[in-house]
Amino acid sequence: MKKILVLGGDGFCGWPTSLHLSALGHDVHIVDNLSRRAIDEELGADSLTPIASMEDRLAAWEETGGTPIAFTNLDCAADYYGLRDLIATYEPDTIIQFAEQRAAPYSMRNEECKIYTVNNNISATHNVLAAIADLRADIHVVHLGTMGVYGYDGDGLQIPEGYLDVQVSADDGSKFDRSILYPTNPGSVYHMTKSMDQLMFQFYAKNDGMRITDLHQGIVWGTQTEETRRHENLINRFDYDGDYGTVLNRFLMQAAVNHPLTVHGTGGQTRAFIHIQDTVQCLALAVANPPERGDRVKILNQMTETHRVRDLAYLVADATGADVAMVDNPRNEAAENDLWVSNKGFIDLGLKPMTLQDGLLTETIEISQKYADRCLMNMIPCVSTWTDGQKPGVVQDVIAAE
Ligand code: NAD
Ligand code: USQ
Repeated sequence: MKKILVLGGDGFCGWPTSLHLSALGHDVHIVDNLSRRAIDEELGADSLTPIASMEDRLAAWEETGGTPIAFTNLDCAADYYGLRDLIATYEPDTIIQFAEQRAAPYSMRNEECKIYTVNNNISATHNVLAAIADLRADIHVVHLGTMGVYGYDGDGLQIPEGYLDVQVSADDGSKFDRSILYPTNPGSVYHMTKSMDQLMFQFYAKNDGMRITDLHQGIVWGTQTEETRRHENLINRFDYDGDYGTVLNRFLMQAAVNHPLTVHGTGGQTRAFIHIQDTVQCLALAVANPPERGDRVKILNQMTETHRVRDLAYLVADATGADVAMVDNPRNEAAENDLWVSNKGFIDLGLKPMTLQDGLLTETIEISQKYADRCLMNMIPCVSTWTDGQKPGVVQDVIAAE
């Protein structure tokens, strides 16, 4: 049993992870400033699923036989001493850092959102590292990074897990071997903060011997896990709005409300995916397998499959009869790319990946249908554009499904 502080434990990934770790017998303490709920209010958006208050969530967990989970409402970016005191008092073995602003479109919305995303994400993560160093504590930090730090060059090279072994030629022809962080190529201000996080980890692992695992996660889809299914007040959030909704979940709910599936550009973008049930399994594996003190940062690619956006649209259209719409791409990204990723680290640790073929699409379609009447249709368009000249992703032409 470990004592685990889960920062950002009210969020889409943090909540089911907290429940899963608690179910495994760990002592879990959630920290969250509920900023994600506040951003929903600011945008006029809401989770498709009706999420309960943190108090009601925790009461439902105990009601279903779960071990009590503690909760502290604290801003990890703004309240350094509050965070440091909590770490000093609770004495966790592991801190999982989910507490960052995670939507690329929100981070590109306007200058305030860019500044908020950088200040929030960098300060929250650095505050964790500074506090552990100051307390001289031996705490394993598990951070949620993103596949997006690698960029989408699509030239056929398999994306390794964080590091690239290279040989550098000097002017006199002599050769030097180096193992370097894979050169980052972020596609949004949000992804840029994850690239910056990597340098902070590299420094604290070297300087303070801190044990750090950085999980480069793909796009998470689905909503429920084994534990969140136990009670209606444990239900996980389901984002579908133009800023926070991610592509596959958006397609699944769009089909449920008879909205054409919004493919950006040609839909040739290939991305990495993982179901939320596998996310929680991966977090449990990462917690159980920390690096040794003095090791370099342990980087694992947390994804189970890759798909092209238009293929996903046609898969959902075939399953539901939905129409597909090619809309102007509001982002500045490659129109077409291939993606080949190593996820050997988690497979070697015992992950048995679930895939889209495992019947999970049906569950997410059913949840979308169940809560379709909660959908705010005006929140579906992706209105945040990457540069001034771009048009928002509003549906113009619809291609009827075959
Ligand atoms: P989320 O927005 O649902 O959850 C993040 C939680 O952190 C929210 O509850 C929010 O209130 C909290 N938070 C943010 N800033 C905070 C602060 N300063 N202090 C305290 N709490 C704060 O996001 P998510 O989808 O659960 O993502 C969690 C992490 O996983 C993020 O770091 C994200 O970048 C990463 N990730 C997510 C995905 C995905 O598809 N959802 C994919 C790859 C990586
Ligand atoms: N897209 C569409 N139609 C839509 C929405 C998105 O075609 O209606 C396209 C986008 O243009 C993009 C792709 O789908 O090419 C993925 O977009 P997304 O919103 O699903 O994912 P992204 O912005 O990359 O961000 C999400 C999470 C983020 C995480 C990242 C993992 O919000 O927290 O870090 O996935 S990854 O993509 O691997 O970097």
